[in-house]
Amino acid sequence: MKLVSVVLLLLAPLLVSCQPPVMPVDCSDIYNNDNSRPSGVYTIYPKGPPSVVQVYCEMDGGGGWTVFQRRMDGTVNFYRDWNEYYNGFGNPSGEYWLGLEALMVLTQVKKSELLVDMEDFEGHKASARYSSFLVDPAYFSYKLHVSGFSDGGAGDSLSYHNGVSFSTFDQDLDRWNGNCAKSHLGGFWYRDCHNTNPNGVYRRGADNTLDAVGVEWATWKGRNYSLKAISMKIRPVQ
Ligand SMILES: [Ca+2]
Repeated sequence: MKLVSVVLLLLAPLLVSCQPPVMPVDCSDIYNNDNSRPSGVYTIYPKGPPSVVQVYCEMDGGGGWTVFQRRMDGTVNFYRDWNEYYNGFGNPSGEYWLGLEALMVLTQVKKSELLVDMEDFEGHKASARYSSFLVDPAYFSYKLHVSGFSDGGAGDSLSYHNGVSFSTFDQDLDRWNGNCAKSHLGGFWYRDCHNTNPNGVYRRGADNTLDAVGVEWATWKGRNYSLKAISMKIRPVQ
C-alpha cells in the first residue's frame, strides 16, 4: 500500500505534464506544455473561463510570446475609440489589438518582458526589448510602466512613453494641451506626443505629407517612415 502510494506520487508529475493545459492564461503556458507547437492563433483565458480570447502566439525566438499588437498589411483600421481599444479589435491571424483589459490582466498576473519586432519596406528587420512591462488597471487609465531596454537594432523609442496613460481620440489622457490621438491618428500611450506610433495609419515607407501619423519607430526609421510590419509581444520573466 505504501509502495503503491509512493509510485503514484512519483508518476503524478509525468501524468500531469502529458496533459495539455486546460485553460492556458497566455502563450507561455501553451509553449511550456509543448514547445513543438508552431506559431499561430491560440485560445487563452487571461482571467479564467469567462475571459476566453484568441491571440497570436509567437513560438519562435525562444517561444511563448503573447502578441498583443500586430501590423503587417494595412487591412485593419486602428483609428478607433476608447471602447474598441478597451475590448480589442482586428483578426488574431492578421492585424489586431488584443485589448487593454486583457493586456493589463496578463501583465498583472505574471511579471512580463516586452519584445517589439519590426520590418521596413526594404526587407530590413530590427527589434527592441524591455525587461519589464506592466500596464496599470483601468482605474489608473492603463498607465504604462516600461523599462530595461536592450537593443536589437531599432533603438529605444518606447521609454519616452513610460508613466503615461493610454489615450484615444475620445479619451485624451496625454501630456499635451492638444489631442495626440487625433493629431497622430492612432491610440497609444501618448505623451507629447510620441517617439513611436505603432497604432498609427498604415502607409508605405517614407511619407511626410502629414507629420508623424504613420506606423513609426522614430529611433530606427525616423518620425515619417511608416513600417511594413511591427508586433508587440509579452512573455513572463523567468
Ligand atoms: Ca491632451
